[in-house]
Amino acid sequence: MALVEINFDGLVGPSHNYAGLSLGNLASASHGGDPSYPRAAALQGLDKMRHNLALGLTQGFFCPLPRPNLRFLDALAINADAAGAPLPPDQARLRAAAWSASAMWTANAATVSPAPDTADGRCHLSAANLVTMPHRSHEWPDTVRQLRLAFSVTAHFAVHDAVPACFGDEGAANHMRMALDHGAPGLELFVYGRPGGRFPARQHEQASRAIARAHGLDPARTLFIEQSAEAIAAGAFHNDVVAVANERVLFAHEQAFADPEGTYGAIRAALPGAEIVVVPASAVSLAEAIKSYLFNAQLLTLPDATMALVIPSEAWDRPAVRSWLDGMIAGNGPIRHVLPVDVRQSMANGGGPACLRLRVVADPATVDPRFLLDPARIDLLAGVVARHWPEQIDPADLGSPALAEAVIAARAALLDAADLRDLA
Ligand code: SUG
Repeated sequence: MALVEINFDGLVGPSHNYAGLSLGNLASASHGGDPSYPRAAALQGLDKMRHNLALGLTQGFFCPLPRPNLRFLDALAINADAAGAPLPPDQARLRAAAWSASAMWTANAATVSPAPDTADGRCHLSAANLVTMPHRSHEWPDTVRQLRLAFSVTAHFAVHDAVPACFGDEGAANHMRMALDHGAPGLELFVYGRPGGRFPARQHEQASRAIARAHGLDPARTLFIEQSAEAIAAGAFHNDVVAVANERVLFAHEQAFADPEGTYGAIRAALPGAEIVVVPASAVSLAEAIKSYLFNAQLLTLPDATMALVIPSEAWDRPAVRSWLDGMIAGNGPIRHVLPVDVRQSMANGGGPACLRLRVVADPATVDPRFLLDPARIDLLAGVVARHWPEQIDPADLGSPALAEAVIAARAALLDAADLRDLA
């Protein structure tokens, strides 16, 4: 079978909560302390998966990671037995970190280089170390375990551990791939930030370069691009908040890159046929782009070869964005459809449709089928969520032994139902 793009969405975990843990992520900061609705959040995510499946696309999923992460609490000498007791604020924050369901944003799980791009003709995946944010820094050992299960056939896949923690890496959120079609050799674009601004630059250039070497990429088809400092300062904590690419199309905000013209020129030189759709700040300001999450969209090639932009409904509801999108559709650019989806629970923590998925170009027959979805399997997962996911969590509940028990039991029920007990 030909290589296709498979979107692996993270199923929102049963401990989904708003603890305000991500400095530089404006949504996370502004919702910190709010009650969360894990069941609704996971069902919204499953509806998005169902929606994309109904478009005729190949859809997969990843399971939530074990939470609370007792290993992490133990390593920080925070007594998990006293988990329900009041803690000083710094320790309470670390306890919240151990409970975070942030692995739902699988765009940060790994960087993926499909087989046509790599020296050994295998699809390479490097787990992201996510070291900049304590609550995400402990994801990767469990992520790599799950990746090694889903992509276990070593004739087709190579799964790498995260790069050393001296260089922050946030995975596919700072990586884009362009190609004339998914199965053709691609141009891989690694976007990094320079530290020194008011918010952390989470992606280090050296992490990106190490991954490109590990994946055996051809330097002539690899670009390292600096993200604009003003985008990071405005709240674009990942490149995928201001840019998204699919096949020959790059859709980006005018202020996404430090050197926009140089970046576009380098892309056109390396990939003749590239089409670059730039949204000017005069139509959608950087602040509006970040607030609306217009660019945190899934740019997808549909079975009829047209392209669709799956955006968060928040973006559709904002007049400046709507009017720009209406103009784009009325013109004859490469993006022909705009499809809003409701992922509001994830959005309130800074995670739009693009954050919730990891793209892997591969032959689905080479992937462990337990990670692939059809409507019946989505219904199965939705049933488990409806029965076991907590309805509501207040940040003050984090640490409660009864909630811990419920969250652990919910994940165990999922692994049972999905026949994925290997991840227990
Ligand atoms: O890393 N939010 C995530 C959002 C990740 C979005 N992913 C992409 N852009 N690809 C983050 O900042 C919030 C957690 C909290 O505040 O409780 C959080 O981790």
